[in-house]
Amino acid sequence: MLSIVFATSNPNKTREVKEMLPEGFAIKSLQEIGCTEEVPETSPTIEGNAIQKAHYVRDNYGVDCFAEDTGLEVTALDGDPGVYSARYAGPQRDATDNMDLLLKNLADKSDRSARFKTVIAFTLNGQTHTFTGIVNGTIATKKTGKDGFGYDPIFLPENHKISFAEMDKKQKNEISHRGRAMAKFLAFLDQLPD
Ligand code: ITT
Repeated sequence: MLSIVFATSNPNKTREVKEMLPEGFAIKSLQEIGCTEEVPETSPTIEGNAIQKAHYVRDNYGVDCFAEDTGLEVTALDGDPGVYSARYAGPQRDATDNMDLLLKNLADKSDRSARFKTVIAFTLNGQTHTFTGIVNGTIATKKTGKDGFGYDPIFLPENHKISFAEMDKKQKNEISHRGRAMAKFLAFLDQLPD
């Protein structure tokens, strides 16, 4: 069994990643390695934040690990909320507040196109590897659905008429930003020598 530390404090991310793991892979949490403080994420880019989180854990706890950073990039808002997706409406990091602010800021825009982007950073033997997953879509005019998390109730992935929050977990994972980044990461792990 290959057990890898996933450097996240977001239980929704952990749940989705666990759902995507094939047999033979397991996730170790930050708590299990004694990391209970907030891991810094101060980079101006999604990729930079993913790398910063993975390096923080590797350098302070002496274990290889992977971290991911995700952002929702909205075309008409010049890519916002992007790297600030978690704190878009303020430090309370509240999903409903974030969605309400985004819907308000898009109210007078005709272009509602957007994309979710996930970058996974994986440290291994002194090197760092990154894997990116993107899903294009549009921002709905109101929230629909109860599943998922974060911005899922207002994101309509392309070629679908329902939001991520209306999909079952398998359907979201198959086409999501995180699912696509994870597929690349798992393919990389697969070709490593034993
Ligand atoms: P970490 O500990 O991994 O950093 P976080 O919650 O701080 O967890 P991010 O910095 O990557 O995560 O913030 C991304 C925000 O974007 C997150 O708080 C959610 O609100 C949102 N988000 C991430 N993945 C999402 C998904 O699959 N669907 C909808 N919203 C998502």
